Amino acid sequence: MDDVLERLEQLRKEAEEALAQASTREESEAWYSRYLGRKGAITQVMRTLGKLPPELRPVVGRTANQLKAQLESLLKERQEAIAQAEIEAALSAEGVDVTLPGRPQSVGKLHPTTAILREIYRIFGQMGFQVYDAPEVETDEYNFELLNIPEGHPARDMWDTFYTTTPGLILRTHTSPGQIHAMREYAPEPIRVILPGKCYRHEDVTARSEMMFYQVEGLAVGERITFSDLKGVLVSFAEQMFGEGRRLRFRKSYFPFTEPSVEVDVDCVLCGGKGCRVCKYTGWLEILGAGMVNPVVLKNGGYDPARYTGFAFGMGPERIAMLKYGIDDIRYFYTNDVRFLERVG
Ligand code: FA5
Repeated sequence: MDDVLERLEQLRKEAEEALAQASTREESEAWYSRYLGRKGAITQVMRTLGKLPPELRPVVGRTANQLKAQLESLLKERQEAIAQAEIEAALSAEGVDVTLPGRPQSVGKLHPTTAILREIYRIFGQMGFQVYDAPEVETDEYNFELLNIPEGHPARDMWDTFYTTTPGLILRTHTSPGQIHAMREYAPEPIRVILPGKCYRHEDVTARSEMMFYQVEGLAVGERITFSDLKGVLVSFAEQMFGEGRRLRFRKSYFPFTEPSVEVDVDCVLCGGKGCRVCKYTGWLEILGAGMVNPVVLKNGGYDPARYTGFAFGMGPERIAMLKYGIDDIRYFYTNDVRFLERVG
């Protein structure tokens, strides 16, 4: 009997040492078959139980079972430790290698209209103009009548608009109705504002004309404002927007809300004035309409036209962007093709 117990004691030592050496799941499984499996050393000993004298069997049997249970629990601990070590090894293998070069971030770009609007705010801001917000949905009265364009006036043909289902409410065709909002808010104080925003016109979409586009209106009202002031402001604007040396052309024009009225062209940046597809071979590109505020409009805004004068202009930021960035079709602006944004600006 001592022999068997000694053999078990020896197996315990050997098995404990061997288990401590097992460092992978496979090694721990091999260890299991070697000691506890069907052909394992401890199983073999237990099989000899039947050959022992009956009075010894319980002691040896109990010792063998205890050893088996103890080794099984040691194996469980060992396998847990191995699994933990494997997780840690995998994590540290996947860990951040701070010496690798970084992945470049793709940097977003401003939409060309936004970029031009911000440039316009900056330039006029320096000249003392503040931004004034006016509604996009307007009444017929503000969009037309108060601007000296009564019902049936032929000038209404220039601004075919979208009507809402509410009678008298329309999408504004230009930013000029904002002039009346600003004047009615500030009269009789002097005014220097720009009014940016979207405008809508029911017209054929072409390379130069959209149904929805932006305008930036400008308005200055005061006691001694002259056409020279308007000219000076616009020349300074064009120099800052397009660079010095650009030529400006003031063409006489007609708007019911200004008198006299002009349209202003810049020599075509794309062809240098020689003539190309974009400038329709004239060498000039129209960027805005302007003039001295019509006395009727001053009166509608709450200013005494005998005492106050003013100038106003309305420019198209998309047209300015087309000139500045050499874009030959306005339809690219709002078709949401990201390649346009990546290339322009
Ligand atoms: C007007 O809308 C006047 N309200 C401008 C004005 C304001 C005159 C104050 C006098 C005093 P016009 O329709 O020409 O004018 O438009 C002015 C500018 O808006 C144009 O020069 C152009 O740059 C831009 N624009 C007009 N229609 C379109 C369109 N369909 N697509 C893109 N830009 C346009």
